[in-house]
Amino acid sequence: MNIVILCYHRIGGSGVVAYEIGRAMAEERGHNVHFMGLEPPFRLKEDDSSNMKFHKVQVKEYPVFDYQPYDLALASQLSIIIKRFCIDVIHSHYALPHAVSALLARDISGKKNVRCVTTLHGTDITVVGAHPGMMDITRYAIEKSDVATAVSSSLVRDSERVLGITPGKIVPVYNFINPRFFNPSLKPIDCDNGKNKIVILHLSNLRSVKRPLDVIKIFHGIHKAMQGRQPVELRVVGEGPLQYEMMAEVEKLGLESHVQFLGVRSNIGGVMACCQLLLLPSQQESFGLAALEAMACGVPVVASRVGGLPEVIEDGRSGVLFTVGNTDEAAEKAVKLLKDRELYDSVRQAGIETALEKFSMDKIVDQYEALYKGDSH
Ligand code: GMT
Repeated sequence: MNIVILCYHRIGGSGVVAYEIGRAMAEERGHNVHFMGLEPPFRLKEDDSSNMKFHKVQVKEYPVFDYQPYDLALASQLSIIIKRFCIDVIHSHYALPHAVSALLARDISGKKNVRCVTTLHGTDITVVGAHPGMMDITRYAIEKSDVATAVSSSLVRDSERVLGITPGKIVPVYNFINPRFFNPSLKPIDCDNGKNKIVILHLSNLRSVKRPLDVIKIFHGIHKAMQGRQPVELRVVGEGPLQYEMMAEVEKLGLESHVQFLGVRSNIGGVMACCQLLLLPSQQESFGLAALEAMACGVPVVASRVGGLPEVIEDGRSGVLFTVGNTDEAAEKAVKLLKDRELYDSVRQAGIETALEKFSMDKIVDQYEALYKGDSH
């Protein structure tokens, strides 16, 4: 098949998953894959398989425009790509604007047989799509797609509830990780776990939806409980609007020598390889790819019981869940895990197995391939 993948190139779960689907389709299944966007997905490399291409969307800068019409440029240029490369499938990640641009491009090209597949990732429904001014176009994009998928059953339900989508229209297809980048045997980077130090990780874009200040509060609770027993350190990976509030909270609680802000890192697996716990206290998370990445690396996750996280983590077996905002509960559960070696090892092992089995890359790519081909689902 000739496949176009539309995704956001910035570091973030949706771009990672979109790239990995494209890579697997091209490298492992022999399809031709065309990524389109403003920049290539960040994992796409020049020496990647020759049946993977990137087409940059060229947006006309013109002073009359208050903003540059990216979505229209994408639709227009995608219609050219559809004809030039005999495209069979357009897979749009994130409803807006990609799914709308895809439908428009198909119409412009006149190629009615092109299959439009749309994958919903989360805030495209819960934030962007939930805005009254955006609801109708988001619903339109989903209903008119030949196939719509969401990354968890929770997001399927949210989409039906928020947008009134026809039940059964959206099918759940889970996210997955590439085991080459996330596994329990990766070479650790920045490891100075001298004196048996416990390293706790938080990884996000530090926006309010991730509740990054809760990370500091939870860590404070763990630090107090572990005093005199084992040194603990928090590593924060990523950057975003709340990073300075986090630093202020660290200072207020006198934790400066126990918290490191590492900024954006590309080798996340390597960072995870020297961590013992991941904290993910998000307000909302349709899936929580970072949780799955950590589980695959053998790092147990302490996460809020929201959105799709209970589908990724089975509470008490393959990780730990707590009530969103209850930082005391989170710290208590984290400490229990860290103090009980047997429990810790069994949670760690169950996380590794879950990542490989329930979220197997091959199984999930099979599901997408069947949807691309129009096999019944
Ligand atoms: O919507 C966002 O916050 C960004 C988006 C992304 O592009 O990474 O995250 C969403 O999609 C991820 C990949 O499917 C999920 O793992 C995240 O849980 C989801 N974020 C939210 O629901 C807040």
